[in-house]
Amino acid sequence: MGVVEDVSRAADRLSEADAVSLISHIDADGITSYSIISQALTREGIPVKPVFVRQLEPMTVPHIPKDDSLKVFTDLGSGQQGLLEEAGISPEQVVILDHHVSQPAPNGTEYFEVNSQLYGEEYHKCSAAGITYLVARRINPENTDLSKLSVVGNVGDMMARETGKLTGIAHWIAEDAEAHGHLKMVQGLNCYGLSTRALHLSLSNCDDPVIPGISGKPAKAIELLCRTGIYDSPSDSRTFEELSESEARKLASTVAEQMIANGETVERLFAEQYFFFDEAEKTPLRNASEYATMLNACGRWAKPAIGAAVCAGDRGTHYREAEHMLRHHRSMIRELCEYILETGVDIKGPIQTINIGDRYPDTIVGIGAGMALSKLNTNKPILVLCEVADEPDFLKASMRTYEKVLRRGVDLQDALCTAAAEFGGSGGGHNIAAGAYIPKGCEDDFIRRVSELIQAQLDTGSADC
Ligand SMILES: [Mn+2]
Repeated sequence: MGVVEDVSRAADRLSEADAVSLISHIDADGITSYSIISQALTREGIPVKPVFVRQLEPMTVPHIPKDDSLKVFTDLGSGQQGLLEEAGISPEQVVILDHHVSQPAPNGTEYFEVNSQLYGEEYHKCSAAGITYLVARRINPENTDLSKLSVVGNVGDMMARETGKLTGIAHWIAEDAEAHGHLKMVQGLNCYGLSTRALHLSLSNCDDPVIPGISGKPAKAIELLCRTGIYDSPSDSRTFEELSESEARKLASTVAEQMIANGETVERLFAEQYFFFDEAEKTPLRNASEYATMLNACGRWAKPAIGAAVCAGDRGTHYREAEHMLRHHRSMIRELCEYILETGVDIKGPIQTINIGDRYPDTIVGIGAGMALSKLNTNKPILVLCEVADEPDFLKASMRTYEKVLRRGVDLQDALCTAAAEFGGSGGGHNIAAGAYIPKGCEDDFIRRVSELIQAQLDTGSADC
């Protein structure tokens, strides 16, 4: 079926339900997807029960309520249809709104899914928060205020990373949000913290792209900003958002010149940024990427409902708790990244790996891996192993890589799923970022196998050129 038919079928099934159990993932995309559907249904007078899971897997399946409610899966479900079948959940009770690789149930049970991977190129870079927004808008055209959350979810799932802006239907949603006065698109620097961090910190923390002479050197960033007159004094601490248009232009051209003078291209230096000027100044809610980090922090520290409360408009108690989670989250990730860099990784053929044991919670290991990779050899995907809280018999493997490595034929999701299945585990994710659970004891063989599979992908990839 086409996307229009699927979206309206989902909207009809949701609005006809007497009660909904909403099973969602705990990252920014999952929390915003939850919030979009939950708010749309609440407005229709339909009760919603939240069930947040960090992954849908055999140990979390029992969390799905065994009642008459319609089970709506957001940001997960497509890849776990076999588990739903095994648990005896009937297709009449299920609607899946997802963007992960779809895997049909082995015994042929057909679950209804709206999945952005099924509708062609325009939909490929659209996360679950995009799909859920289309459904919410179909339920009631007045739900356009939820577009803002959709942009947060898409940005949180890195849908804008490769091209420096959202594309296809995800960009249409951002335009929809702008047309209804919920956001403003600004061409800005491809840096983080544009609403909350002093400009010299945004610049010196930038690692994609690396700005020669500035990245990792806050004092040099201050010098540059003073020299161009953007900072009045070295103690200035204005944010990017506080610059006037002419100051922003001057900054852009100065940094671009610096890149070109060092033989770098400037294509990744700029990115479309999504600001929410209806939120309080100098808070992480002012732009999509900082908002997404706050939600990720809530989810990773087992408080997705706090993030959902913020999405639903809480700016009091829950918001303050979310701020606290964000600070904690940042310092733990920084520590984890330092731990990986100080301990060092093992090179295993085309990949690099480290086992961090139980030092850090498995929920932040993927993010820490990504951050550490930016300071390691970015041509080799990183695989980080860690223990899983409450699951003493399993290890979690998180892999991250860069777009340039994908272009050489690498697909982390494919390699991890294949290898994990061979050792009695399971994997999932995307080509650029993926994870797997494997039984303890097989980790050395597992790493060898992943390395082999990635090498085979590279061999095939180069043969295709
Ligand atoms: Mn997602």
